Amino acid sequence: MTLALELRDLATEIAREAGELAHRRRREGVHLAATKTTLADIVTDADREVEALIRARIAEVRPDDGFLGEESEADVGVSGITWVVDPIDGTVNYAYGMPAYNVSIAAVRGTPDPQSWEALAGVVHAPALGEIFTAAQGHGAWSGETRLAVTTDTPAGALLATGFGYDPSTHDGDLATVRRVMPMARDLRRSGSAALDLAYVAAGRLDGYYERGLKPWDFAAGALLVEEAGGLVSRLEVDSSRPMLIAGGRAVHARLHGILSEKR
Ligand code: LIP
Repeated sequence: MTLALELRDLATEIAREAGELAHRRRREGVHLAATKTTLADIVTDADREVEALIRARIAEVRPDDGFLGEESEADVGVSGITWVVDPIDGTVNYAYGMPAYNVSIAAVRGTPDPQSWEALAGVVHAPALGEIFTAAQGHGAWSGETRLAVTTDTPAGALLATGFGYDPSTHDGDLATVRRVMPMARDLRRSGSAALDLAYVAAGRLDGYYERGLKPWDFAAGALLVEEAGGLVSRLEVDSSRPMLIAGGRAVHARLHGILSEKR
């Protein structure tokens, strides 16, 4: 078995257990643990508990790997493999009781820098939706027995998704960007979860996705899903403080890239 498949299978097993924990804690009632960059940027007790479980399960099997998670200290590791983890992506959805949240786990070779890492495995598990999306480098992207494929034709315009950061001062600029992309769109969706949006691009449920200011753990797994489903993912540093992530099939990715890379 290749390393990518081995890492995918481990990530899948852990994501299932972690997703069930998140789902159980949600049913029991969610408690706000802290706010981070703004009042809207929250972390729940469950975020921290789920990340601790993921970290412990990985360490049991691969103690020399690195770890980069949203809710705990980074660990460099010595194996050359780093796990990039969002324990609950779609945190605000989770806190409000909406089902569009997921556990996102990726394994990358090299430093956990999106500009240079080599993604080997990725899993996005949405327990409240009963869905899990998996990918191993060179082995395609899957949802159960269904192989995922991005869309290739958008005669009525592209069904796009995007998101907005927690900092209200960025919202005007992001809404201006919506105005710039709408001429190529048939409609726009805003799920509140980057990982799920990327999984839906991989599954052909969205034609494209873009968002500024995502953290590596928001997209590490979902980006591999899109690439293994035949799509393209790129990260524009037009504004280095809030890089722009773009994902889609070849034609949609090219049109989004052309629009979003224009200096404004
Ligand atoms: C979220 C992303 C979402 C973005 C939110 C936030 P979190 O991640 O999945 O796409 O719009 O601002 O970054 O905080 O739920 O892990």
